[in-house]
Amino acid sequence: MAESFRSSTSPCQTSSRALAEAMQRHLFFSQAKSPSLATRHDHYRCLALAVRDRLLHNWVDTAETYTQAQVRTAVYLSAEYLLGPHLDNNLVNLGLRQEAEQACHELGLDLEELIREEPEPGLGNGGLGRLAACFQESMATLELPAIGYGIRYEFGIFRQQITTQGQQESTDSWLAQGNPWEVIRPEWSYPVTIGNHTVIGVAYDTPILGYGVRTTNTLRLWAASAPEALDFASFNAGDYTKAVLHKMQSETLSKVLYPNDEPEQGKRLRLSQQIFFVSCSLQDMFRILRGQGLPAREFHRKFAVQLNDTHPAIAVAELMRLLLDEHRLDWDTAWGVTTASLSYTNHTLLPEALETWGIDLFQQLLPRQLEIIYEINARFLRMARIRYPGQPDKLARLSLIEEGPHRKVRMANLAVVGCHHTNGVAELHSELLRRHVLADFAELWPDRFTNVTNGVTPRRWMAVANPALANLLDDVIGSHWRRDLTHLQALGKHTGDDAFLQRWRGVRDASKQRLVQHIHQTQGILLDHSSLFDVQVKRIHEYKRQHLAALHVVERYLRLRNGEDLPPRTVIFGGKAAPGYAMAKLIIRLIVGIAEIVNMDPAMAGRLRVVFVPNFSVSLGQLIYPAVDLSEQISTAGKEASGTGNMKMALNGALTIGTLDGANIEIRDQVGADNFFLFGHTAEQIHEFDRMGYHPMPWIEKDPIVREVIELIGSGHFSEGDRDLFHPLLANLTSHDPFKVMADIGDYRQAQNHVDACWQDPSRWARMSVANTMGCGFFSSDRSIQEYAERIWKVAPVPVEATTRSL
Ligand code: NBY
Repeated sequence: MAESFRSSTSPCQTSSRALAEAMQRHLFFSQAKSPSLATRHDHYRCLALAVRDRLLHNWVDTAETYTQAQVRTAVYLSAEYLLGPHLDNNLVNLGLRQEAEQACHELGLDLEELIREEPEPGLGNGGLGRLAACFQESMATLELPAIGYGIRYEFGIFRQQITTQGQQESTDSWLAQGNPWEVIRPEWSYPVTIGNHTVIGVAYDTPILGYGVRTTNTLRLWAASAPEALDFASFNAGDYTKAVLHKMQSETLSKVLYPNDEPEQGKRLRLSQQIFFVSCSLQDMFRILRGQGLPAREFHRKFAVQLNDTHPAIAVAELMRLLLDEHRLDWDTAWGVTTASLSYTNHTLLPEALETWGIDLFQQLLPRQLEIIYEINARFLRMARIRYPGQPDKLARLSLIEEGPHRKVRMANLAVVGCHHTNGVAELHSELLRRHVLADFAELWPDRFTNVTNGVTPRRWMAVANPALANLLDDVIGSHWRRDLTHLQALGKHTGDDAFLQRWRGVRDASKQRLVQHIHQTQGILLDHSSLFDVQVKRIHEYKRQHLAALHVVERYLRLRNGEDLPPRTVIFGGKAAPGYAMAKLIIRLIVGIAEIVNMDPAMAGRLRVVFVPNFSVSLGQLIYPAVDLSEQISTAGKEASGTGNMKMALNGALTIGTLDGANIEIRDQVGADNFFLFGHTAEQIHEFDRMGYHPMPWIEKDPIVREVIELIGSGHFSEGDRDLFHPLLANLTSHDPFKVMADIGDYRQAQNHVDACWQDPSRWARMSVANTMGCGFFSSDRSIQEYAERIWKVAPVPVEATTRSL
C-alpha cells in the first residue's frame, strides 16, 4: 500500500520504536513532565506532537513546491469547517496507524483512549461545514494546489445536553487545553476596517494531509485581535478599563460560531465575521501573488476561488474594492478579474434561508463595499433592461437590492452576478435552482449554471470510522478503494458468496455492538444489537421531518401494545436544534418524551427502544454511521439540497428509507431501486400542493391510525399528563403542515412495513446491504473535487517533490 510515499521517510523513522521514543521525548521537552505525573491528555498530546513531527517535511515541501512552480491554486472560502478530530485521520493518511498502535502498546497506553482525548474542532453547523472539511482532504489526496480559508472560532458549535426538558446548550471551549495541530503565523496578519473600527486578522495554519501522497495543504483560519493591545489615549487619560475594552470588542469577532436558523439576533456580528475573514483571505492572496512577482491584474490566473454558499459572497465587492482602491485598476479590468476568479456553490432552496442584509447595517459597517455593490447593480440592470425591455417585475427580481420599506442586499444575487459559475449540490437541487429560485438568472446566463453532486471522503468515513469493514474490503477487493472508490463495484462478484456474506454480517454486528457499548456507558441504556437499528442523525429541522419518524414510532408503540408482532427495532435520533428555533426544540422534547414512556414499558421490552444520542458530532458520526441498518432520509421532497449523511450511511452498508429528495435520488439510481425503500410525494407534487393550496385535514380524516397517534400525544401521554406541551406542534401539523407530513405518513408506513418484511430475511438484508456499499463509489468527495477542478476551477494536480532534507 502506498509504497511511493512511504519510501520518502526512512523505515527507522516510521517504526513504532522511534514513535514511542518521540512520545517519551515530548513528554519531557514539550509537556515538561515525568511519567508519574502524566495524564492521559499529556500522552495524547505527546502522540499528536510526534505525529506532527512526521508530517512537517511533507507540509513544508508542499508549500515549497507550490511556490517554486507558481502553480494555479484552488481557494476555498468557507465560514465553516466541521473538521472532526485530527489524530486518527492523520495516522491513517500517513500510513502510521499500526505503528502508533504498537508504540502505545510498548508504552502501556491504549491508542483508542488517546484518540478519544482529542476535543473536536466543531467549527461548523452541519452538512455545509462538514462538506468543506471533506473537500479539503480530497483536494490534498488528489494533489491539487489548494488553500482553505475560514475563521478560527474560539467557541465552536454549542454543546448539547439532553434532559427530560429537551435540549440544553453550553459553550464548546475546544481550545481550553491547547491545540497541537495549529501553527500561528503572526507575520501574516491583515487589517480589516469595519465601520469606524479596524481589527487585525492573524493566521493560524492547520495541515491537511492527503492520503498516500506527500501533498499536505493548508487550512488557514483567521483569529481577530485588536490593532494595539491598549488604546493609549484612554490609557494615558487614566481610563484603563476603557483602554482594554476596545481590545475585547475586536476579539469578539472570532469568538463564536453562530448556530444557523438563529433569527435576527447577532446579525451585525455575523456580517462583521464575513467581511473579516473574506478580506483577510483576499489580502493574503495578493501577498502570495506579489511574492511570485505577478501583478494584481493576473489574480484570476493564479487563483480559482470557490464561495461556500453566500457567507463569503461579500468577496465580490471586497475583491473589487482591493483591485480598484489598493491596486488602482480601472472598473472594467477589475470586474473582468473578479468574475474570472470567483465561483459560487448554493446549498439551499429554502427561500427564508437566502441571506440578505439590511441596507442600514451595510451602510454603517461597509460603506465603500455598498457603494461598489450599487455600481455593480447599476451596470448589471442597464444590461438587463436592454435584454428585457418593458419587464420591470423581472428587473426587480434580478436586482441585487430588494426594494420596499426596508431595503436589503441580496447576497445570492450578488454571488451569481459576480461569479463565472453557480452550482447546486445534487442533480435535483441544481435543476430546481434553475427552474425556481434562480430561474431569472438561469434564463439570462444558462451556461453559468451547473451541478456538482456532493461526496464524502472514504478515508474518514470508511477507513477511520469502520476499520473492520476496511479490512474486509482489503481482503476481498484489494486496497485501491481508498484512492478510487469506484473499485467498490468489484464487490459485485461476491454477493452470491455465503462465506463473504457471513463476514459482512459479522462486521456490521461488531459495529453495532461498539455503539451499544458506548450508549450503555454514556446513557445507561442497554440496547439489543440484534435488533434493527433505525437511525436519523442530522440537524433538527421541520423540513427534515424528525417528527414524521417520531409519529411513526408512536404508531409502532400502539401496534405492539395491541399485540401485533413486529420485528425488534431500536430507533436512534441525534442532532442539534438551533437554540432560537422553538419548533425544532419541541420536536426533540417529543422524542425524549416518547423514549421515556417506551423504554420503561415492560410490554416494549425486546421489541422497541428509542434513544436520543446527545451532542451529535463528527466523532459520534464515526461511531454511529457504521452501525446503521436503516438510514432515515425523509425530508419533504424539494427541500434538502443534497444531504451527505445519506451517503455516509449507504457507503457503510445501511439501507435507506427515503423520499425523492436531494442526493437520495442519485443514491437510489446507483444502488438500485430494489435496495432502497422509497416513499412520499415528489418535489413536483409538493410544488403543486403549494400552488393549489394544501390542507392536512383530508389526509388525517382518511387515516385512523394517525388520528390515534395525534390524540395520544395530545392527551399528555408523553408529557406527564401535560396536554399543552405539544400543542404548538400538533396544531401546526393539523392546520397548516407546511412540510406535508400528513400527506406522506401513509406511504411512509407502507415503506416501513416493507422494511420489516425484508429484515425478517437476514440473508436478503445482507445482500441488499452489500449492494448499497457497492453502489456508492460515485459518492466520494474525490469525484466531486475532480469535477470542480476540471469543469470550474481549471486547476491541475501538482505532485509534491521532497525538497527539504531529513533532520
Ligand atoms: O449543506 C446543507 C444542506 O442542507 C444539505 O442538504 C447539503 O448536503 C449540505 C452540503 O451541501 N446546508 C447547511 O448545512 N447549511 C448550514 O449549515 C448553514 C450554516 C449557516 C447558515 C445557514 C446554513 N447561516 O445562515 O449562517
